[in-house]
Amino acid sequence: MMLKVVLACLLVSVTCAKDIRIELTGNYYFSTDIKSWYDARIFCSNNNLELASVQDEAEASLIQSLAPAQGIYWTSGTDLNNPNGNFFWSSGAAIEHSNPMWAAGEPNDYLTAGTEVCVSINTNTGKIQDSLFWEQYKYICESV
Ligand SMILES: [Ca+2]
Ligand SMILES: [Ca+2]
Repeated sequence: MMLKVVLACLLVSVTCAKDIRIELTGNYYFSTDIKSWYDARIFCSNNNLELASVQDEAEASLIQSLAPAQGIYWTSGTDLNNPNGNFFWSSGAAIEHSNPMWAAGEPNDYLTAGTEVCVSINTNTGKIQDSLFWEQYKYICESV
C-alpha cells in the first residue's frame, strides 16, 4: 500500500505536495531539528510517515543503534484522548505501565497534572518517558 502511494507520487509528483523527500535510515527518519510533539507528528504525516512506535525492547535497541546522534526523541506514544495514563502507540498497541521500556519512575505525571501526555525515548538508555507535549525534542518518523 505504502509502496503504491510512493510509486504514484513518483509518477505524478506534482499532485503529491505532501511527498517531501527525506532520507530514511532503515525504516526511520531521525530528525536533526527539534519540534513540539504535535509539530513533529505533522512533519512525519506530511512525509507519509508516522511518529515511531517502539513495539518492544528489540526495536528500542535497533533505534539506539541507528540513531545518528544520541538524545531524547519524540515517539508516537500518547495518552491523549484516553484516560490519563493509558498510553498507546499510534500502531494501536498499549504501553502498559509494566512495560520494561519505561525509565525508572516513569510514567510519572498521569496521577497529577496530566500534562506529560506524550512519550519520548532517550536513545542513550533505550528507555521511554512521558514528557510535556510542548517540549521541543528531536523526533523519529517511521514508515508504516
Ligand atoms: Ca516501530
Ligand atoms: Ca515523565
